[in-house]
Amino acid sequence: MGHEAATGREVQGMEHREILEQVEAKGLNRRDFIKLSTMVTSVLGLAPSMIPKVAEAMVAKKRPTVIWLHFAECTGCSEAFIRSTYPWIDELVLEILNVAYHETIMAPSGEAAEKTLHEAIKEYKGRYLLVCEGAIPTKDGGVYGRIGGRTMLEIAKEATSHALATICVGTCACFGGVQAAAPNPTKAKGVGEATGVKTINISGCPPNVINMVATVVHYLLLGKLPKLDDNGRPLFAYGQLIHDNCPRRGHYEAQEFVKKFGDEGAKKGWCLYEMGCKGPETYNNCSLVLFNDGTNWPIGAGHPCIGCSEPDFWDNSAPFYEPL
Ligand code: FSX
Ligand code: SF4
Ligand code: F3S
Repeated sequence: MGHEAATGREVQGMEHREILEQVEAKGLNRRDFIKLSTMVTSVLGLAPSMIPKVAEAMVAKKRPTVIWLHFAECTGCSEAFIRSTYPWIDELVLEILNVAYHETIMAPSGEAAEKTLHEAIKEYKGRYLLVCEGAIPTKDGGVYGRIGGRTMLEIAKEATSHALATICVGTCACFGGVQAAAPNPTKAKGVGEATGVKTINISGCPPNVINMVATVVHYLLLGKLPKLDDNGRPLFAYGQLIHDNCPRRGHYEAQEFVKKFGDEGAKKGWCLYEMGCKGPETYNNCSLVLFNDGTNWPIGAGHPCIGCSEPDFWDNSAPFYEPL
């Protein structure tokens, strides 16, 4: 794992006592904070000497206000966000971002929630980062997706038009996801396509939360959003094929393939190409960053990549267990 190459030494030795004191004053765990800073630096492809700057950006007084909206989706992306232990959700929410509205984690519901959203958009007009989760049904004026009497299409158009930038979290918000799979009865689309607004797409079903954190840190650190690929995805995370960073690649070259789940090849960790792996056509950093705080990733667990970060993967990757 790339982020293991760097240690927290860089943070400890320098004038970072101040940063770390700030961290502790905020009630955060010093060791975990160093680990997170190191990981984010590595994910962004920055030199280890930048760890202190990343750390500084994360404790900056000026935190971006975030309005987080849910459209047509399974909330798996929020689940991934909430389950992240680095940083723990409360730290992420309260210390790095200033989340003004997020239906899953906020206390108000119903009319009170609607009021909160309305007020947040008004108060932070032009200054908030809009995070969208889920696709937008567009058929018949968007009537197949409604929240509080308004269509998701209407809500998305309003919220994106006043946002500083729109970040789509998850393949549904980025490209339509499962809602847009054929025959796509509601003509669901990604938020960018549905609203005509250029979005930053953190794709994956679900995406890795560290890529979201790194995108925000990039903004805090450099005052701009990261460079994107043709699908609006940050290049630091989606610039390389799964296949090119796969620990099973040697077996692919040696033509050592798993033929059946549980066979000898599977036990030996051979290549999953013949089991339908879409790694050769999928851009993501899963093998480098891993999920659940570096525990594992799909191929590491013996399952082929299904191409979950690619547009239209439900249609294009199917059948999932047949070779490309
Ligand atoms: Fe989609 Fe996210 Fe897949 Fe689910 O919100 S990307 S179905 S993990 O939850 O939108
Ligand atoms: Fe490529 Fe998939 Fe084989 Fe890894 S398991 S080498 S990504 S085909
Ligand atoms: Fe998705 Fe493939 Fe990574 S299925 S989580 S892009 S390994």
